[in-house]
Amino acid sequence: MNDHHIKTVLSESREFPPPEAFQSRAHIQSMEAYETLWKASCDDPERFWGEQAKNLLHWQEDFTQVLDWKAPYARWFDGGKLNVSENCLDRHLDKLGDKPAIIWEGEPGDKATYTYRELHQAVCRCANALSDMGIQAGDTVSLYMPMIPELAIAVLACARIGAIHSVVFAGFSAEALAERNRDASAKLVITADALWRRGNELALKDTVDEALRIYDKVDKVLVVRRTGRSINWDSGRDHWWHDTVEKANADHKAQGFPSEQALFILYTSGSTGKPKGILHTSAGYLLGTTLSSRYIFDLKDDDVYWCTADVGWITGHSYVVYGPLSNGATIFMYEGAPDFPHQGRFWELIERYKISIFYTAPTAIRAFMKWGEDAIEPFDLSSLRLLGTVGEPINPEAWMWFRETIGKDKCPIVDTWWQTETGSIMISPLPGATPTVPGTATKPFFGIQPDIVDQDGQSLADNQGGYLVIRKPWPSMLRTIHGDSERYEKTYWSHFKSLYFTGDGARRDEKGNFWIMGRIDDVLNVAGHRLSTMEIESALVSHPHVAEAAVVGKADDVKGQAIACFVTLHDHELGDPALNQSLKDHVVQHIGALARPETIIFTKALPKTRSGKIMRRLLRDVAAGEEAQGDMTTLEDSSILEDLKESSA
Ligand code: 6R9
Repeated sequence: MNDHHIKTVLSESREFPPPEAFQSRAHIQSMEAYETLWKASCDDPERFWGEQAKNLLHWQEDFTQVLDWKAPYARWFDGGKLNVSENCLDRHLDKLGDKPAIIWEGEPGDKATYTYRELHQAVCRCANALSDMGIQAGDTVSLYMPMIPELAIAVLACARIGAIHSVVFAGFSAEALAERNRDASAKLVITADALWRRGNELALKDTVDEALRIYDKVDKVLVVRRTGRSINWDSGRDHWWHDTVEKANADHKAQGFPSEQALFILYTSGSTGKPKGILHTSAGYLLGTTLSSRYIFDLKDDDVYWCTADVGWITGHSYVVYGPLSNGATIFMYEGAPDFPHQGRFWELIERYKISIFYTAPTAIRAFMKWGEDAIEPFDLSSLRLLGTVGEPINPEAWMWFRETIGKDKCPIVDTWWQTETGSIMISPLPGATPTVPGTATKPFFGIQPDIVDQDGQSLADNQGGYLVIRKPWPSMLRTIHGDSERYEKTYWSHFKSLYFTGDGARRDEKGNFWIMGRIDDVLNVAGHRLSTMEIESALVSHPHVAEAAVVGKADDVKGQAIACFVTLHDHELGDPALNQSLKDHVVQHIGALARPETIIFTKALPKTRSGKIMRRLLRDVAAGEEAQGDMTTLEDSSILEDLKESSA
């Protein structure tokens, strides 16, 4: 864990109570109300979750048992049946049929709006088309798509017919897509010809073609025409969205599926080995996202809510699609980059659509800060009433800037801590109740019991840094890692007996606020995206010239962490700038542009312990340009350190 971080956050004393104008309209208006509810929810979690499930969700058949917990395997709401898509659409039609569900703008400025009625029809058509293409409940459909309404439509259509979606972020490479298609046994891939990114077309269909050459057991490809570029066409395999989905019948009765019906697989990086297919199921996940959206974003009928995350990440699943739509909210969706065609693009969109809730990531906030206030000043941001962040610890400077410059000191900020695995937000302020302090995600959400423990699993006193765990199962928790229950047990449940291990370090202060210190394993957090050092190392080592590689994170002003690689070659003489560049491209080719290394340092050897383990802590110091610290007695060959310093100078 990082001592520097602990020291900086400890000195924070600014505290901001909820603004009165916000508080007086909020769902939860005081700490007393929060504490009473939280305590009740934790004293009898099954009663709490059972009541919430009945109040917030529409069931086709009632459940008979709230929780069946055979650690570490949970079943929630057994006996019950519901349809997730019906909960996000059909049940709103009577009252909200004409209310916008999705307001969308593409990067080139094209626009679309879907009311709840229109979205319902589009999802019904897509559901019928998927069934016509042979997709059945329990089959996996892989989605490799731009941020366009069709992505949300496809997600909800899969849910509607009980198919499992596996959304793969459109920045991943063909190999990464193929690996995920293989692991999930995907039957169908839904994609687009291309997407717009900073004025360029990113050729998605070409990448899908390549991915299907690597793993060819995908029967069909469904293609949305987005940019109109010409693409290769395999008439036995490829189908246009406009020829199939848009011509399909718009009547579709939503069948109820058992509570534990698999809803989606989403791949995320672990500290070792291949990406983990995190499996979420239907009713519990929907309950967690519905309840948290309602209280943490304080959703009201007239809100226009914008979560800037891509649906390729968990934040997009839970807080672009499922949570807000299940609450009948209006969501805004944007296809492009924040700095194209100008650095005020987001502020222009907030003004145009009168966005009232804006949920983004610290890395984006740091980029906005860098671009300066001239990009913001021309736009009217007075529609904003609530701000949120997610993805990594937010540094207090960025938090204060967000509050003052974007929120004009009148919007509460919810710093929300959670993970792909947790499905929904676990620790966060309630914006009408919780006093916020820059840098802390503050308090546990209803029904959630986090704790800080030492390596033996003992609870730690206030202000002691330790491991962040969650004590009791919760409805939106992951159920397993797809196809690898052993890894599920080992990763999350083996460190401490019957406690969920998050992989994060944290401390709790004397007021009960949780301060997250970041990952303690070999997972990097680059621009809010989890990447495993191990995956990047494997990509490097697959290059014919590379003998060994070690990858570490390096502090970066904007991205949080940047990727630094130490590489030994079969022939050290080859280590020139051209090879440096081609290794970077090689990593992009294997994993995707989000994993592009910032630095590659060629070295004659890597520092190892006598037992052969790479001493990453030394490499982290070297990458940071600092004198290597700490115990070096286990280092096998101390001259390596001198070499390293020279190579990286
Ligand atoms: C939702 C999401 C999860 C990891 C998590 C932690 C970091 C997320 C945070 C945060 C501090 C916050 N993280 N939110 N750290 N404060 N508000 O990001 O999921 O991609 O699975 O990443 O991100 O380290 O363990 P995921």
